[in-house]
Amino acid sequence: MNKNLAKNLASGHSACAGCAFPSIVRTILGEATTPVVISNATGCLEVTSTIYPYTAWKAPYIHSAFANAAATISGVERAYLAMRKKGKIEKKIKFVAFGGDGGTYDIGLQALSGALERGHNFLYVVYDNGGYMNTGNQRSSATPYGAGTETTPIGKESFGKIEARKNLMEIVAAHRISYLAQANIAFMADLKIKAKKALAVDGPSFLTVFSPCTNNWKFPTSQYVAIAKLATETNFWPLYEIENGNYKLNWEPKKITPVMEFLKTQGRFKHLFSEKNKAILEKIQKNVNDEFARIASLSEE
Ligand SMILES: Cc1ncc(C[n+]2csc(CCOP(=O)(O)OP(=O)(O)O)c2C)c(N)n1
Ligand code: SF4
Ligand SMILES: [Mg+2]
Repeated sequence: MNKNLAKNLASGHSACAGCAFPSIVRTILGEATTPVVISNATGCLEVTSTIYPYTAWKAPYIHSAFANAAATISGVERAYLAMRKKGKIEKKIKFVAFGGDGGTYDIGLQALSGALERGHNFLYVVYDNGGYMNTGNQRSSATPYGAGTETTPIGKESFGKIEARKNLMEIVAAHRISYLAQANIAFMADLKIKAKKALAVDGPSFLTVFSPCTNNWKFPTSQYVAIAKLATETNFWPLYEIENGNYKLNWEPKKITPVMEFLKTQGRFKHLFSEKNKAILEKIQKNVNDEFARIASLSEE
């Protein structure tokens, strides 16, 4: 790890104690071997790191709107190429965009797709906390089936979100970029390897990283790593990568833990443990099993 680059995000930001994304950002940027320029969509990461007149960023950083972190970084990368051509800049720079799941799966998807298709030299990182956390926990298309949020409230008639998560890895894979991966801060060695590979690509690359939210998932601040670990141990969040079209599962549990062990650690799933929601729990387990089997079989091909 390059300690100086890891320090691109300084302490003194105002993310909640027990929030995962500061460690995610530092771990990924710590693997950079060149200076970085960062764009960041509106969301918790941006809001907590850039409270005027302060900033926690020690690298060049642009706050873009909620929708366009990928479009912003595309423009910066093209300006850099033009400056290089004119001999105004010589050093190698890597361009990195960070977005939340709302800013990526939902409103920023078009900007991301365009930037991937145009082939800019950038790494896009989505820290996925499964909802619009900065605005108070509304659902996004990354919110898991059955989760309670402000816009998928729990009640007599409702068990939370009724739709399954969007499969963003498959959408990004369809752009045929050379490297994309799903990672987890609780598996730091794996995250570092993936960050290194993604940053080394001369073109677009993509990482989606599991990012527990103590505030809206409703768990104690000391638990984010333990909960992140359970997400992968239960196959809820498999670790895998797609390199030049080849799928590879990076970690497989020796003994599979039922998904309810992960769900029961968080208040957003508490209602699922009532008798009337038994079928919902069974459906979640089936979805997890099916998706893991799909990735495993693609990895064997
Ligand atoms: C066009 C637009 N609509 C809505 C908002 C309000 N808004 C700011 S951040 C945010 C949610 C961000 O969610 P996500 O990208 O998942 O990041 P998180 O807050 O969870 O880190 C919303 C809805 C906005 N800034 N711009
Ligand atoms: S609300 Fe959630 S995502 Fe936002 S800073 Fe707090 S813990 Fe992190
Ligand atoms: Mg979010």
